[in-house]
Amino acid sequence: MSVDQYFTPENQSLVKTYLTQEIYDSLKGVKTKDVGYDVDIAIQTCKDNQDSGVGIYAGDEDSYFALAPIFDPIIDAYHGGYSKDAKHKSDMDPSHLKGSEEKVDDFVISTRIRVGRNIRGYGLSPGISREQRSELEKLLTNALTKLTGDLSGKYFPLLGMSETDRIKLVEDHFLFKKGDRFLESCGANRDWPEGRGIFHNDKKTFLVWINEEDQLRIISMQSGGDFVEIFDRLGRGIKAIEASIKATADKVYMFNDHHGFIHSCPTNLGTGMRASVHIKLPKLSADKDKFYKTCADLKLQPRGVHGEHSESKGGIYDVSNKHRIGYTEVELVQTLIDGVSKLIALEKAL
Ligand code: ADP
Ligand code: DAR
Ligand code: MG
Repeated sequence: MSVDQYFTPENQSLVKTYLTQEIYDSLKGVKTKDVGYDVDIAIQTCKDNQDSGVGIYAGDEDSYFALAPIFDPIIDAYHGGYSKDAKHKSDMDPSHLKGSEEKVDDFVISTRIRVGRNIRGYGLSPGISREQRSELEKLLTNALTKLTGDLSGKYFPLLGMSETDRIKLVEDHFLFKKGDRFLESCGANRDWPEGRGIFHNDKKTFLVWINEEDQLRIISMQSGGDFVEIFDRLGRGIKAIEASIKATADKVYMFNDHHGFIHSCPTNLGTGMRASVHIKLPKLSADKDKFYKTCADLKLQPRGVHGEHSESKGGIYDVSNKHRIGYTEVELVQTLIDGVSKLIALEKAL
């Protein structure tokens, strides 16, 4: 079968760029050992969405090994260079962060730093079974009940949540929406909303998404631009959840020293960390193409105010680090801090 048949001439995804006929043929008949995933299932999202930027998801931890011939070049290209023998590195020490050279509070409305995590022994969102997803929801929510101090909170399953409550949480940027068409195609939305929900503390500054695009999204967020406080809370939360999952269920995060923390999308491998600000840049963003180019030069990615594939509002953008692997968590947050400082200086100069 010719691989070219799957892509239109307008398709500019990394899958189209790197899935040569030779690689496609070499993967014929290859099934992953956890959920029996294969290359055709992995790129279904790209076949259905010719405007994909990446175009592939993993169904389980083994996907990154069994389907390495297509995942490796995509990981290298997306993260700005990450060779097959590169090793993941980590630094979650908030004291290593240097502050912004510009005063951020006049421009930064809010800051959010998140990581994804998945539990070894379960499929990733595209490949997980209905039974596994429900079992995981019970396991994770039990572990979350053990959190203490400013990390303690309550779990709210989507199943049974009132539409009023759900819409308010989404509009206030705390809760996820149902997966987009890219996630629909890869199977991440199956049985929605069963097994999905949100855990958060009273102040909604520490939140955990269960079974969205990844099994866990661990989030620290608040108004303003106190990067150190937000980063510190996130680090404590990641550690506390890991310890509780180990103690209550004897489970660990999916991790290896090359891919770092395993995620369903290769764009989230390594740290899984996206540090973002909602920032007001009405003058700088007036020329959208120039603004996007400026962000790209700063290794930043602009998004709309309601997340991926959403629109900006009144010159407010969600700006975050693009890369997730090949850098430590401190380096990625520092990239955002330094980039925000530069964007503010450019906005003030107009
Ligand atoms: P992720 O990379 O975490 O999946 P998405 O773009 O899918 O990000 O959606 C993240 C959600 O978090 C959206 O509802 C978005 O509005 C919200 N969000 C992201 N960054 C911020 C921020 N700095 N302040 C407030 N809300 C944010
Ligand atoms: N939209 C898909 C995935 C890009 C990264 N975003 C994620 N993982 N939410 C694409 O291929 O463009
Ligand atoms: Mg998302």
